[in-house]
Amino acid sequence: MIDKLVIANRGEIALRILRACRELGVKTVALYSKADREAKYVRLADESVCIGPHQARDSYLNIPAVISSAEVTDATAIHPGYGFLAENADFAERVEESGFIFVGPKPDTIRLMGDKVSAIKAMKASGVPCVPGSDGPLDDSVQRNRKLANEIGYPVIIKAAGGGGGKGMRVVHSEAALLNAIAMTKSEAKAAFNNEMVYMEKFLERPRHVEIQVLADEHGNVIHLGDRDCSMQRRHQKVVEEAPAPGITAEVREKIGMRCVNACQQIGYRGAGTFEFLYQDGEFYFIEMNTRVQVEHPVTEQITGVDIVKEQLLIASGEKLSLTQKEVNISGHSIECRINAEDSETFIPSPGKITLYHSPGGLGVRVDSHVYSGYTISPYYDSMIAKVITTGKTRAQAIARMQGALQEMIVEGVRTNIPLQRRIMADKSFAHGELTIHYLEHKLSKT
Ligand code: MV4
Repeated sequence: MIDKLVIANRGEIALRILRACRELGVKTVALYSKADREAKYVRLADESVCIGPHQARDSYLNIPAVISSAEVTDATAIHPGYGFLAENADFAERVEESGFIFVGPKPDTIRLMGDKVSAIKAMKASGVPCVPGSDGPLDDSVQRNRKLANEIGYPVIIKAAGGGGGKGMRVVHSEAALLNAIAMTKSEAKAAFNNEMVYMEKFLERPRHVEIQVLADEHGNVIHLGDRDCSMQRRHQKVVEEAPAPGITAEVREKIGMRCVNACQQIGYRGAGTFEFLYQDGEFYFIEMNTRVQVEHPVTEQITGVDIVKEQLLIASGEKLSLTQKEVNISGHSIECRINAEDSETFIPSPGKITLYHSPGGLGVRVDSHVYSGYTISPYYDSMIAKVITTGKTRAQAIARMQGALQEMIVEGVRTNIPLQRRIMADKSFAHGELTIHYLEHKLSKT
């Protein structure tokens, strides 16, 4: 097992990783910026290293500083969490070249998935269903691009190979708009990602966002932990996630899950990973793969009993997964509400001091959070301050428990989106489930 781990992140996920280490007897090194001196995870870690000023670029994104901190503390491994350096292939490579274990996939796998064109190509070749599309980058031939769009059928979407998570895409409704859309997406992609490669897909108009969690060790063992529905989003920021995805039968789950497992085996995947799909009219369409632990991993942990971060550490230590696919039992239902320090109506961030904090509790209630009464939320990082996760035998019970938890929760001193989350949990359509990625924005536009 890893002897000492550098946690190259902050906030709730730093605390989450620290807790897994404590259970496994792994020593911890917390990294922090000057803005995070007071953070709880810094005090709880065995050792801590200040890696720079408050700006992320000079601290949590500073590769030499992160690697030096592993050197000076004589650590064995580095866990990147999510965001920051988690999907930076060059970082993973430099971690390994410096003689440390990177808790994640091989650098080449991160690179493969970071380029959406190569990711889709690899998945398609491995039998994962993809969106009908260009099967590669678009070239400069006007004729070929027009023909391709006609074959796919309008509307189509032009996406940047270097994009993902909603950056660098354009929907095209007719041939008249096609060439300009390609040119615009290309020039934006060149400016934003220094990669002007773009590709074309059929635009799905009312999909859900359903993703599959996988775990793969270095001995060829791969399992899936079922699906999550993350359709409740605003401007590509997830607001509520749940597992399992409503309306997906056990048979369908098993079938798409095994496609993902087989793909992992074929590409030699290692670590925790998420296959992102659009789901529409009973069909799955792969769009992207995430090569990190995700914010919403707890809902999967709740319905499978599998500690995903602990499995990441076992895998990184060269050990086998602690369970086989047969031992994965999905039971009950779990929902996560992201609690952000932001105005519930304008979504404007609300940093500042939390003067009073009361965390909800009770059966089936889990709160992953790094904050406490007296904690000051920095304006320099994202505004998520807690994840409230409720679990029940049924979806209705998980919702009822979430309603209770959100009533109990008190955060004073800053504005939060708790009022919005209460509205969502009281929404009749949400209670029914199976909503598309457009539902929340449509609901918000009406009020
Ligand atoms: C799409 C799509 C419809 N059709 N691709 C947005 C983020 C990136 N991960 C992919 N995205 C989309 N790709 C096709 N062919 C609609 C979206 C999309 C979306 C996807 C998942 C979650 C939220 C979304 C919000 C708007 C658009």
